[in-house]
Amino acid sequence: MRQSTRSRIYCLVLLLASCFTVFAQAQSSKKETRQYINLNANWSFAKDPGRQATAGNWGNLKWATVNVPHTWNAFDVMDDEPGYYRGIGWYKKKLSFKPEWKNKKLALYFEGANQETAVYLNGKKIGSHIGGYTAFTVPLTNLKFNGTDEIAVKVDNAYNESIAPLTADFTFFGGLYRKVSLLVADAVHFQDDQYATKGVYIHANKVSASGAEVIINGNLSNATAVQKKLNLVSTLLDANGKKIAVTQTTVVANAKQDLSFALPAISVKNPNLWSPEKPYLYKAMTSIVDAKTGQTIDEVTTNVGLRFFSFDANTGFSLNGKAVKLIGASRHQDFAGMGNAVPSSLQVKDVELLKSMGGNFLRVAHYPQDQAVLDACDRLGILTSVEIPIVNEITETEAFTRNCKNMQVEMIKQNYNHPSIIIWAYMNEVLLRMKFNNDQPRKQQYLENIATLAQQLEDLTRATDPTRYTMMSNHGDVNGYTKAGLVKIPMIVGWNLYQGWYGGKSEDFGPNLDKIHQQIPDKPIIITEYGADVDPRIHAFTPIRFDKSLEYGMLYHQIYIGAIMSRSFVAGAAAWNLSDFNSETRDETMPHVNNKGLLTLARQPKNTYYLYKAHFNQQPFLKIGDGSWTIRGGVAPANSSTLTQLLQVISNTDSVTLFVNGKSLGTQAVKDRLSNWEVPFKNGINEIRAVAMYQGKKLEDRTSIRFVLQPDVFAQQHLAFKAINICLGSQRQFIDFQQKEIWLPSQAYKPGSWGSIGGEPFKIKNSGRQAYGSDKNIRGTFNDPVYQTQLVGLDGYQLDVPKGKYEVVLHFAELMGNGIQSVLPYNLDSLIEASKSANKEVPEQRIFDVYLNDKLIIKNLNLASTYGIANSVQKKFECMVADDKGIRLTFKSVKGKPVLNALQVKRID
Ligand code: GCB
Repeated sequence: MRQSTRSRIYCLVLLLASCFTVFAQAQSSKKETRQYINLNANWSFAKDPGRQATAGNWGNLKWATVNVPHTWNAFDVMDDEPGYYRGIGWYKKKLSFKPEWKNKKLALYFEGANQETAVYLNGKKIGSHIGGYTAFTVPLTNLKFNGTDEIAVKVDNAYNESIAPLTADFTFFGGLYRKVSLLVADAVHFQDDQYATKGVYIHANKVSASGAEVIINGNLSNATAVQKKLNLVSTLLDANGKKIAVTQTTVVANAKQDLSFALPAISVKNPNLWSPEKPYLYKAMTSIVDAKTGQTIDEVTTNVGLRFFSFDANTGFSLNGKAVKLIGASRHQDFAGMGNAVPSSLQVKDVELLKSMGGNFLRVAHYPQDQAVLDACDRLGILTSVEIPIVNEITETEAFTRNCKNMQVEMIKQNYNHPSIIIWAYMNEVLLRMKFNNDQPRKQQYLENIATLAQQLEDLTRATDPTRYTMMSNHGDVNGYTKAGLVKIPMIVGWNLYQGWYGGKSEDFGPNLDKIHQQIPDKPIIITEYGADVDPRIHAFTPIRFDKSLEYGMLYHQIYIGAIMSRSFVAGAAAWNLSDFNSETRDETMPHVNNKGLLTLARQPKNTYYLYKAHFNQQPFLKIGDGSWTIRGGVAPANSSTLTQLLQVISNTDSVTLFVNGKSLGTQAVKDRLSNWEVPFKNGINEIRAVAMYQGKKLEDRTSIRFVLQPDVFAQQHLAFKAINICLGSQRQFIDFQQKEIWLPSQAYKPGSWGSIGGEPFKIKNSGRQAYGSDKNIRGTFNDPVYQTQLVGLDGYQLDVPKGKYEVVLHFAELMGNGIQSVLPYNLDSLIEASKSANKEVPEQRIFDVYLNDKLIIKNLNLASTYGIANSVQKKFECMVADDKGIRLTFKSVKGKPVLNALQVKRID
């Protein structure tokens, strides 16, 4: 079931993706002088797992037709098999080059391919690129111009110790995953092929409220065989297209010469400053005009934003002379069902979602992203920091250093013109995967090598772009980074802090910030990460750390927001993450997904997103915080036909009035953007309506919540029992959105009612992280949380249901054991000994019988040997209850302790 449901979702997503591709193709560039011709459609693609093929010598590769953006890992990162294809993929395509282009500049422009690429023309290698997150250009010469020219692109995402990232908590999707186009330009043209830019670089200088300078420089190429006298002209237009100023210069370019140029600065009086509130964009049209003919032969259009900013260790960030707290999120680029091959329109939507949340800051993490993202930030007024993917660790080689430096310069040059960018960064938690822990001198050497690389990247960044700040993001080991000399290198230190998630209490976050500021008083600080996993299917009334509930996430973010906003030395903060993202190696409640997003992987807002919106978007806001909790359940108190449960309303108004099933529950003040309601839910659909006033305007929000009210005592007549889904050893509610069902936590049996007899909740041994349950990926199900908790050593389970016919489904998964399941059936005892000595988690040998109303229904169940570790197992039975003893499950040990993970009981007569 898991796989087929999954493929249905994927088909839908693919269909959506292909619509976007068609749309994208319709938009080819209109410019006469230079054209970018979209090459996204109809590539032949084949994986080359044997790494045998060469361009033209394909062997027996199996080809399929694909459009780019394309990744070969969209699906295999979500299956139950650990790992995903990391190897070579070939793309090939025949291109028709028009004969009239014979004297033009032609080049292929790749916006991104992960991570090593080689490009071939008619079987001959014509270019290559290292690094998965920056663009590259491959000039085309020696074409046949007869319709038979064939381009082949070899992309390889295998591990390479010379290329960052080496390891990280995200998936290294392989493929030609950003757009590809053909540049057709005049033989005399702007260019910086080495860095795959258009060759025109613009920045603002000496900006103030009363004036600014616009500085334009760049490179051009004269690929003709004659000397050319060229006028370089740039016209600055305001946002209405009105000409403000023109600057020009004349250059002489010899035959086959590349040269750099600088135009006289343009000065702008009383500029419209760019800011989050008013992201005012001027436009510069920079042209090459043939001095002899007066003809414009190339033109590049660039958005220009005029702003000035600074960071201060005590007062934080200031933009255009005004203190601004940077608030926002980090962003990964993948999307549900698509991997990293995401159409630009969806990427832009992410920035729009951030803006509408009230954010003014995007940490483009952990690597440079699609130009569409930065364009949207320029347009919407989102300040950004962009970084290269040095994550967790480095390789101490010249090749690694060289590749990192190249990436850094490519990143800066390719994104230089975006006014939204204020920070270049280059390392994330580089001391996380410490090497040589058992060899102190070697470890010291490693630390020194990291500091050397950091210093080189710092110097390179400052030299390449002195107009922005530099940053490095560290994990919470403040002393470690300080001792390693890494804190003093960048201009800003980013801290990734997770008090209340990976350890400690959320309340420790604020005091910890104070300590860091005291320890490093002269360094501006940004909180570059903080977050808590929220699996939108999980809810809890007594939320605890690592239960993955939405409710814990709300408490966590509320505390963090308070601490960030009350400290002026904190320049800004970026929640980790804007949306959930793929991290193939993660297990936990939603395997392969990091759930710290404020949005889901398909960009559905969680309540945490709305919490930010209520705090930071200035527009009137009111939202019933049902979040994903539109199916709820619970046990009715004796003789009651309702159950009272907490419902939050999220708002920036002063007070809220709530109506439940047409009846007012009164009006309540809003505190810290929340009002908490004890709502009496009845069985079935509950209509909820919230109303509030904001500056004389009425706001309203509605929702319907389906409530499954379970009788406390089955004999109560007013609530007929129909069906119940129970998770054992758990304290949370779980929603199965596919089946539209709610799973409730279990309870201890009491007469007349239902519950377990005996047993203890499963807990991972020696884990300070999770209070109950396992974090293993459970194979064969989407509903991992149903199987990740269990009662261990239970004697029985009883439901005192009335007479009738019932279906009973028992759900099991062996949670003990560590990766030795495949051999378990054959020689368990010796393996236990072996793993004991290797200090591994030892699977208890467990064999048990299960009886249903005294009848033996499962004999000698040995989950580990029959099904392996962490495999979901269902056993379905029917039973007639003809007396008043209800349903009685009895567990009898043959060896070890019996377990039960979950249980479903349904009346079927
Ligand atoms: C971090 C990392 C980030 C992870 C995040 C997490 O500190 O920088 O890449 O995804 O923590 O969720 O654990």
